[in-house]
Amino acid sequence: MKKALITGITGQDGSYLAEFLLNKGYEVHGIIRRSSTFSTSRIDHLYRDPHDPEARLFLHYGDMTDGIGLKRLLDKIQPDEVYNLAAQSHVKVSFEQPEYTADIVALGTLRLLEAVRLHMEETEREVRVYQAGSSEMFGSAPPPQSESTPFHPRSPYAVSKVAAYWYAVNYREAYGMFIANGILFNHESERRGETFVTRKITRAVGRIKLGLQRKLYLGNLEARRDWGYAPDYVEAMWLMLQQDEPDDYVIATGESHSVREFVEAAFAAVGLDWRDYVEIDPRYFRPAEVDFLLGDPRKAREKLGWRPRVTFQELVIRMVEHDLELARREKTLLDAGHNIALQGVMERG
Ligand code: NDP
Ligand code: GDR
Repeated sequence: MKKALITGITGQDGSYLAEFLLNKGYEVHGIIRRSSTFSTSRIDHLYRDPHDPEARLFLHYGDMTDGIGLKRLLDKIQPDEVYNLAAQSHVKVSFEQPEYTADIVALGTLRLLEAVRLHMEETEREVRVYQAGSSEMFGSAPPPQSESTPFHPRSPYAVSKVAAYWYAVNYREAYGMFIANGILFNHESERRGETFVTRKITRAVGRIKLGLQRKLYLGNLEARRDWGYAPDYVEAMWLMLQQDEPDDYVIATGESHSVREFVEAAFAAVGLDWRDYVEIDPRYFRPAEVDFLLGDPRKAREKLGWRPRVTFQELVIRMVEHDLELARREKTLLDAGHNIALQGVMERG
């Protein structure tokens, strides 16, 4: 049975990847951070008591700031594949916490690569590594962006991802390690964090439709993104590690839409006109913006045989339907007299 170790297993992608690898028959190990409240809601449905002989998902405390801890986990788990998904992944927050973001995203990747290198040297095992790169690395480079487009990052997050990308390339060239950089364009889902724009919009649409919220405050509506569906994208991560040679791949749909178009489609899906509800709040503008992302996924299609399955319209509908149902449950709780926080999360995104 193959073993995989996932950093960032509690995040959107980590949860889908864990599901995908369990379905492929893997034993899956994930690193979680200690926190005062549980952070495993996205993977709770996959978890079984470790005493259960059927259990194939195991969680370990760890942190990307703790290199020795990462090395200890590698020695204990002895994984065949490592997927490095852990990150402070919010672009706007990275302007507020640039040094912290660099510590997790850039240095954290270096710590992990070094831990894998030492583990391989000591045990003479092969460990393959997937590094979660981002279309944000292209920043202001004109579209369409492909593997050969020069990076021009526009945020502390993006600069840190560029550093992580080059650490990965350097470890591959210097030590002959099997490391693949995925350069993934935006991918969303029903499990997307609620402070990213798509989910912020679909959560608001559900609540507005049911009368739980009046307005939706957003920043720049003109930014264009190449939005795909997260479960499609985790398959590409796995495919990259099944190749004969390690390489870097753009994963995207090849279609770009503005935030305005997403808003329009999401409100239209429940029969509402977005112009009646959306207000612009400058606090959501970024000090430097990424205006136009459009990926060229031809290499992934030709070499990995990968293609996206879910279209932009389907993505919007799936997310809206899911969040309409969540809003129904919230309404039931409110009507029964429970005091639930509706607005707080919206102000953080
Ligand atoms: P999320 O923000 O949903 O998940 C991030 C994960 O990283 C969470 O599990 C989080 O744990 C964990 N994490 C954060 N800080 C640390 C730390 N110090 N030590 C250990 N774990 C930590 O991100 P996504 O799932 O959306 O993205 C996965 C990866 O792919 C990220 O690296 C992201 O930057 C990158 N990416 C994402 C894209 C997208 O469109 N979604 C596109 C391109 C790249 P906790 O739950 O405790 O916070
Ligand atoms: P992004 O995603 O920055 O592309 O990074 P996000 O959804 O945060 O922003 C997309 C675009 O929408 C604009 N926008 C707003 N964004 C947020 N969050 N909140 C708002 O109210 C709002 N109004 C307008 C933004 O300015 C931006 O142009 C995501 C993350 O998952 C990264 O980790 C990943 O690397 C990239 O996608 C690819």
